[in-house]
Amino acid sequence: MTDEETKYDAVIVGAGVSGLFMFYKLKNMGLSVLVIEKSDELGGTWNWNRYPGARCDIPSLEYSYQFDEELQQEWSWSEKYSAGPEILEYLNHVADKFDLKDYINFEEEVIQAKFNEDSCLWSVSTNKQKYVTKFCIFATGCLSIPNKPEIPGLESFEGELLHTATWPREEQNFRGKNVAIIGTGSSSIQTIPEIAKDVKNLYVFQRTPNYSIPSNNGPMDKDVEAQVKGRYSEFRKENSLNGFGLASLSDEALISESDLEEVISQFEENWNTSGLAFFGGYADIPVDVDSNEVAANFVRNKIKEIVSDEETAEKLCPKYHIGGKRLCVDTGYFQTFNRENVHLIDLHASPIENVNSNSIEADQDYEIDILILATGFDAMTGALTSLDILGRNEVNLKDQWKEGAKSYLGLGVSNFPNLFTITGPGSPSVLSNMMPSIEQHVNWIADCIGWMSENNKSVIESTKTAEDEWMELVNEIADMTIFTSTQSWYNGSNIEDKAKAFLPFIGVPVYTEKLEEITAAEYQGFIFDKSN
Ligand code: N01
Repeated sequence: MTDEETKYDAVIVGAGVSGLFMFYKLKNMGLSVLVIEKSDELGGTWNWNRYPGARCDIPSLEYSYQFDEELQQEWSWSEKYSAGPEILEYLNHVADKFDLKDYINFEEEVIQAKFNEDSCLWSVSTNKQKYVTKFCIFATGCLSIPNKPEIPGLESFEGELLHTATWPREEQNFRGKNVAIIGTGSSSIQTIPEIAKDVKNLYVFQRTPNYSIPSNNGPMDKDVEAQVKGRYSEFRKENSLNGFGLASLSDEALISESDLEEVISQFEENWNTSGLAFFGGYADIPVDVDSNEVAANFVRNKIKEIVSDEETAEKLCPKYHIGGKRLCVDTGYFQTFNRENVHLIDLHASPIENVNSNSIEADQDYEIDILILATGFDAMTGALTSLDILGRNEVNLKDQWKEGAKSYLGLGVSNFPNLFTITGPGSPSVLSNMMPSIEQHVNWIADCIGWMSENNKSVIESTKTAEDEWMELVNEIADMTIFTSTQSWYNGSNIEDKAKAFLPFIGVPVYTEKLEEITAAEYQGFIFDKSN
């Protein structure tokens, strides 16, 4: 077999939520499609992040596919917020139901994708072989490349070293062990209460505290489920009109125009019912710093009420605007710090001096058996810039994005013809319910490929002007909010040497409107069949 014998209409990289649905769509259009997946299992995020406590913080009645009515009706979630294993079970059910598994090349890793300007085809090289394809679709996720920061002495640690984003399949035994965890983002906040139950000591190394809202999780309320299932399409439609694409709280009321006592009483109710949607409790929390401070202060007071040790409570209180870093949702996180075996180490006061073979040196030497890195991801761009993706004139995507990622609609990049990204930079993605945002992009890509075929177009590419203007809009909108006020993975601040640029598009309905307008204008901002 020669290197380039296997030719496809489309190669999809990744078999997570987006790759699976993309494959389903293109397969049903009669295209020849290959899915390449690095792991030996499908599921993306839910396959890799198997740490104890991993759970979706969007209600599962919303964090689920809507493309097939029978699927929506037949599947029942056991809890309001599903745990990782149940979501994996669901994704496997989807793959089985629609006969997707047999067409996925598992345990194969894409290393390079290169556009050939003469043939207008992509060559995709993996660790196993090379494929040729017309369309190259990256379904590689927004949070898939783990951030492994330089920590002095880490390589000399002889105990067990784990990362929440590459958690082993085998159950880990924490009983009676001394465990350290570095990082206090969503992953850590979910896993700490679980791990704390078993360990001898849990040392939490915190650089920046996070705001977290109780999930108020519980068994699925069958009445709510029946009610949603009775009007699923309307329910989804309503959610798509919310700024973050979520149901429930999206109150138009403003804190700045409300009575403060009433606001606090409303917050009490939201705290006890809402989870992530707490942020939408008043419309001005994301945009008005004074109103934001009222919400932030409410959460700080809650932390102080819950955590009995005053000094620990103070260290757990974030000082930045609420929502500046991704809001967390927890099950008993702050309560965990009332356990005698859980210790908080503030890295601002006592930075890590060194990791030794069996200890971490900070304000004192902490002897440990297990070290967990909960240090997050190279978000939004990492999965693309960690590969060699070579477009026109062999320009490498990682070089083109050196000064900051630019994409048109989060779907296409200039110089990279016939390449699509699902929920790429410049789209609502991580600032929305990922499931419907993924479905929106997959549907758009499939429709676009169909339209190209009907209109005898072979090559699509976004223009640099469209891309520049789009990213200006992304930043213009972001600058009207508190999202740009804090160092976070939204703007690349968590990765050394990464260009600082705010990447998600804020506002699902505005994004949808623009996407529809552009599409109706025969894909304005894209060019077709450009001659070389
Ligand atoms: O990662 P993070 P995550 N020394 O980047 C710290 C999604 N998610 O995996 O803030 C010491 O939020 C870092 O400190 P700082 C969700 O969108 C969803 O927890 O940079 N500490 C921070 O505390 C989420 O936002 C679910 O100062 C270091 C932590 O590590 C996103 O994934 C569940 C450090 C990283 O927090 C990422 O969450 C879980 C260093 N050198 C996650 N480097 C759902 O429920 C970094 N840190 C769907």
